[in-house]
Amino acid sequence: MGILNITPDSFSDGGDAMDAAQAIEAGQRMIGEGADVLDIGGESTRPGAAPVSPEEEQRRVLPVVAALAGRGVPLSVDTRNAGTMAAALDAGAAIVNDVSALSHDPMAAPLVGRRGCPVVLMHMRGTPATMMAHAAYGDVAAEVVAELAARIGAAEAAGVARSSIAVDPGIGFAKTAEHNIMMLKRLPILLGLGCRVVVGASRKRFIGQLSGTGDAKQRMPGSIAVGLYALSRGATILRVHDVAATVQAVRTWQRLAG
Ligand code: HH2
Repeated sequence: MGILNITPDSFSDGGDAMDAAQAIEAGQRMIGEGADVLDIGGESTRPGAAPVSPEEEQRRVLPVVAALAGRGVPLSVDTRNAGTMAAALDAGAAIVNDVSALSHDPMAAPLVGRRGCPVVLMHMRGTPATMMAHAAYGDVAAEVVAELAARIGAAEAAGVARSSIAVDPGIGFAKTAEHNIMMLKRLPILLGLGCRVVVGASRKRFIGQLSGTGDAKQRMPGSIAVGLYALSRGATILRVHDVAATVQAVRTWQRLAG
């Protein structure tokens, strides 16, 4: 899953693809590099990020979704807002990716239930502005599983089929570096939820902390190391910035490990 952020303030690529034409070009490049899905977002969710209005989010995302729809890969829309989900699905997106696991907007779960589209439920506590104050766990992996199970239950109650749900442990969301490491080591317990597992570690701060790499754009090698580790622990979808390098690493690893 290639990341396409149309934001001025994303933590690692903010501003890189701000203009719709540049974003469309970047999306086409990722398709050529072997991305299986493009994840298009218009709101940064980095720690402490300010929220963006749904109108501004749609202004950023919709032209890019419309231009990249029908180019051979499904598009997901990375949003917490039901209005943006609906508009993006109408414009050609096929998947909803919600960092709040459909909890931010009360209209989101019924919308996804009605549309019958696949959805990624990511684990977080609080909001991007407050989440790091909630990074306290007795057993991070067990608590993440329990909280995701509750979100799966809420989605199912709104008409979403379990077979349409993927789960994501939310690397860096209400989690310290130690929590991220423990979560990845114990990733297999997520598989018991009966959903595909998505992992998004690309260029995140904990890779900088593990490797001593301050500049987020220099964290591709560490991101690939985490991605291959996550695949070995049961993940099947990696959300990444560096598509070509990740595809090469995954193809090579799959021949050896498969
Ligand atoms: N991480 C980010 C955003 N959306 N969605 C899923 N499913 N999993 C993730 O780990 C995830 C996500 C944050 O990363 P990024 O989009 O690169 O930055 P920003 O939120 O600053 O735009």
